Amino acid sequence: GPATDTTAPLRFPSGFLWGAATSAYQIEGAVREGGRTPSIWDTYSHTPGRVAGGDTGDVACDHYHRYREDVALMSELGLGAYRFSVSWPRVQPTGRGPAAQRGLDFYRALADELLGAGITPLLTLYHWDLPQEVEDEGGWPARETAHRFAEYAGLVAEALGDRVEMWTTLNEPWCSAFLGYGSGVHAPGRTDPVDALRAAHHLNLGHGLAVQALRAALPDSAQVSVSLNPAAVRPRTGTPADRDAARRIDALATRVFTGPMLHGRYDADLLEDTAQLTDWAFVQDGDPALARQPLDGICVNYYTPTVVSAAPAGTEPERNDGHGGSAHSPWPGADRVAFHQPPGSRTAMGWSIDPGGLTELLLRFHRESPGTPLYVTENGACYPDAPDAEGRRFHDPERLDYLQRHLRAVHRAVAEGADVRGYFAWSLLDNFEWAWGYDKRFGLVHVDYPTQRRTPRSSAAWYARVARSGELPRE
Ligand code: PNW
Repeated sequence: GPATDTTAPLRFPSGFLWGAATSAYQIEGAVREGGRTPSIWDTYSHTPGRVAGGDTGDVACDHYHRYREDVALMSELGLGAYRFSVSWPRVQPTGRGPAAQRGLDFYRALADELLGAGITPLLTLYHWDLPQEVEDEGGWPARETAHRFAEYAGLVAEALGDRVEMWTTLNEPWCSAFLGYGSGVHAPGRTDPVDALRAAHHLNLGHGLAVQALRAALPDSAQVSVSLNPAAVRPRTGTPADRDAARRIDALATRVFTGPMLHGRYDADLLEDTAQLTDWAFVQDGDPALARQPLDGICVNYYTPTVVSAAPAGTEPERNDGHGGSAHSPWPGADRVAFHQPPGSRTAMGWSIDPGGLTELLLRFHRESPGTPLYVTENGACYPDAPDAEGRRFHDPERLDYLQRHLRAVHRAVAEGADVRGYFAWSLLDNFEWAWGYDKRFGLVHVDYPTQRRTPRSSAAWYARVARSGELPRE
């Protein structure tokens, strides 16, 4: 029978969403059009020394002007869903007060184009582009930002709730808090461990308040979720010391968000581990309970595992996260943890490849939040382009292999009971890869920046077949 047939293709559940993902600052360009004001990423990328090559998102993939062509491309690739984010400073330029109609018009037009092509939109409210004015008033370390975010969420919901059914509050709050305010390798580039923890808390609070604002503005049929980048943490050895290092990093990477958002609490070990830095007095009564709002989906972004060991006292904490280059740690209080690159192949980000981590994370959420549908909202790989023997320009067998192995890992989680409803490859297009600029290419589709010409790579053709058939060949 099919259960024992090892050559039959792997079938995914019916209705499974096959998609690709992008984010506003990484693809839109048009940073001064339609009344948009600068976000923290405009400021950061225009600060010399922050982004490789001095690259900025000023033009990026010019998606703001080419969205029709890009949706046509998605149709060609047989995508059933598309995950994009809304630029906050495009729709609410000062971060408070009424919406900018021209900004909303762009996303309404994009949603209409997607719906016309039969592609399900998945809208992310915050993929890191905080209005600079909100940062100037304190940014995420300030409590007020959580309220600003909820107000913005309500505005977007009022404007797009008739078109968009699937809503995500935050993308990877870990990066916003700990890379933005801890290590400083992301905007706004601040480096204070307590600010990073305050930011994490206000992101949790902002998520909870935004879910409430979305529920108030959206029809009952709307689905509301959050995208996290939980870490698949492995102790390097089974010693108690290494296992304790893994526990600490699990708390700082994952439970600092899933604690409040899924369970309405901060775990005691996290508070103890960081007690020398802060007494967490910025957490007010009722905040963790408020952060816990019923969700219709938990979205997982996954690229690489995190291998740790216990390190002697005085060891500088660090993370080989492919973003390198900061003297400041994104791990407040974890100064006795060392990070390791496991042996084996890596992508061009230096990220090791371990599909088992994805299975493990999906099964973890399946156990932790039984009954809540799961989505993989980012997974993908960065490789340089190399011509193949026949001289085709965009042949990318490594990326294809990465996607195939991770889709098998998703299928394994489904086979073990996880209710996984969709997979979004990162990314549809090559784009502005944050601190790495345009040097790092994650696209299924190659972008020639001088001409803005889009050319699907061979992985895109393969993924299109998988998306159309809903099954993964064994080959
Ligand atoms: C994610 N880390 O970024 C983002 O959601 C995307 O916008 C991005 O392009 C993609 O992954 C590839 O990098 C991350 O240092 C950036 O651990 C950094 C880390 C994780 C994710």
